[in-house]
Amino acid sequence: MIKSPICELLGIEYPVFQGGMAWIADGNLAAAVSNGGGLGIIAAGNAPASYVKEQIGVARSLTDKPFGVNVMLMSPAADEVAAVVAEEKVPVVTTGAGNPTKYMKLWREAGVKVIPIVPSVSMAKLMTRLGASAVIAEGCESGGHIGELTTMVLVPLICDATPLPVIAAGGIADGREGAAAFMLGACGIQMGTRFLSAVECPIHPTYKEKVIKANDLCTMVTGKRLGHPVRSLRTPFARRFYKAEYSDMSDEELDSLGVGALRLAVKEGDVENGTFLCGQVAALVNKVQPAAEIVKEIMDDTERVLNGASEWVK
Ligand code: TUI
Repeated sequence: MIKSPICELLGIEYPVFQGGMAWIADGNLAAAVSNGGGLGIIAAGNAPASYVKEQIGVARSLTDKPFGVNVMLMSPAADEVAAVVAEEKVPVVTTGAGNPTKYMKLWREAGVKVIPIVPSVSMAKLMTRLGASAVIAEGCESGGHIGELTTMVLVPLICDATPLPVIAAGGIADGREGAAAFMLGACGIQMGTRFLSAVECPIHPTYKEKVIKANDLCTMVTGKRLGHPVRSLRTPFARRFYKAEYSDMSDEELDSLGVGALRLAVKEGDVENGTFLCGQVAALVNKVQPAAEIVKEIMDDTERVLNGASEWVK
């Protein structure tokens, strides 16, 4: 049994977060993860506050365990979503794709535990000063919007930079990676890609199948030219976008090429026009199983690996 300070802090059984995947992580998936003993997280993505409020209601109707909301800070609706998180007194808020400074006071005063995703040491230090409860150190192996550093480098650097509990994310899908995260100093893990294969994950069947079948070189990073690099499956659309990035297409035109692409992947499974956000660990995700089983399996496997970790120590 792995118990760490994050379990006590949040009142969860296992130190496992489900990543707040935009367009994907709804109240039903979040509740399934929370009922399995982890921390389920509803993704706000670019959705309006009304959607987030509705999904909080869905999660509350399905679980009495703690859950979270992820606020995507590049969203035009971020201000209203931040307000809903405070009004609803959601137990935990995580943030991504930006600096949440302007919401920290509002959330803390509402009793919401704030756990920002940090891609750098400076952001971890700032969040520590502003009263975050923990931070998530997400390496660039992850799917979606990514920073510069790998999990292997970022996690120990963040652990050295803050006294707060650190959750490792990016490149974690099985017990070996789970154990490695704890060895790097993390006291919990967050997984997105592994939960793409959950029974309760509401993505198009084509998306799920592509994740299950993915091999080591199946993801690529696009969007660097626009300042927001994104890791996704290497689909015809991703290749087309990549080529356009290195053409003389204007930034505006390039930006518009990506509009609506997440929805097309998630809802339609459209490989010609959709962006299938996905981490490198898709290569290690090979089966569809209930979310609660994923939570328990990775923790059991992590424990087994950690127990055998001193095999070569003489
Ligand atoms: O946020 C994520 N992953 C995401 S968000 C998303 S939706 C989206 N769609 C299209 C384009 C962009 C986003 C899909 N995947 N992960 C957490 C994360 N946060 N990664 C990197 C960051 C980050 C980056 C900069 C956090 C803070 C930050 O601060 C910059 C600053 O303002 O100083």
